[in-house]
Amino acid sequence: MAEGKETDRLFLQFQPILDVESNRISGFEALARLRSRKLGMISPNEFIPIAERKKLIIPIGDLIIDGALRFLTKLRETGRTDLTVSINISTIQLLKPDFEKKLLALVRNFKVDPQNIEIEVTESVFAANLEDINEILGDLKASGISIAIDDFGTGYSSLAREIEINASCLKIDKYFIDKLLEIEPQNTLVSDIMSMGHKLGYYIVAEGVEHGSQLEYLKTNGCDKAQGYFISKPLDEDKAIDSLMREPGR
Ligand code: G
Ligand code: MN
Repeated sequence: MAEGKETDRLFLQFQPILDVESNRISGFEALARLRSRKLGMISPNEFIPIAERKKLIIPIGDLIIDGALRFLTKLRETGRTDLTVSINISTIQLLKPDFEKKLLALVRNFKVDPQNIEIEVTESVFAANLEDINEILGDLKASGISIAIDDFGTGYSSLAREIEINASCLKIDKYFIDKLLEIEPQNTLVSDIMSMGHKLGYYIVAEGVEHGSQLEYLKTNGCDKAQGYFISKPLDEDKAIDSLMREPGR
């Protein structure tokens, strides 16, 4: 997948997401990467905000969705129809009037199951009109697509707005997961965020899990899913598929 000048390449990597209870990969998050000939690898934290300002987020976002759905068809070709691919969607992209129609058309073209797709939105999305956002998210949900609130707990949104959102999943930001290593785990907010999320009917993904002790704590405290370097770094497409083959019991 290439975008812009020949020298700069946009591509996707896929980071496994572990189902904590079964200890198996239940899906992947698609993560955009930009390799620039001049500057080397540029992190999405840097290029996504620039793309948003320069009005490039729509074409870049389209390429990301395309790549993620393509990966989903590859997973299906390997016989795995149970895995989810999560796609980060910028607020600007989500609020485009044709977003939903375009996404659903792609889903039909690729013949993928909407149940295998999750859209991740960050808390910045809540700065927009809640009713508009909820209508879009509600329509996506009705089509079978799941919605995750990304980077939960670090944005500028009020809790009241967040709990009214039409989502199915909370992704707890690495900031909170790091705290499990810095202070006594029972003094962190991690288990409280998880029980709050569960009460609201969300399933919980912990992000940025880098140590076995964090995963142990998450498991003991009923976390649904975990993602982070301890489980796996983001992988190129073929390596991501290999990682499934190498799971115990396969
Ligand atoms: O905003 P979002 O949570 O989608 O960002 C995910 C980013 O975090 C990706 O760029 C990914 O490479 C990075 N990441 C994923 N797992 C870890 C981890 O365990 N530690 C660190 N430092 N970064 C991670
Ligand atoms: Mn994300």
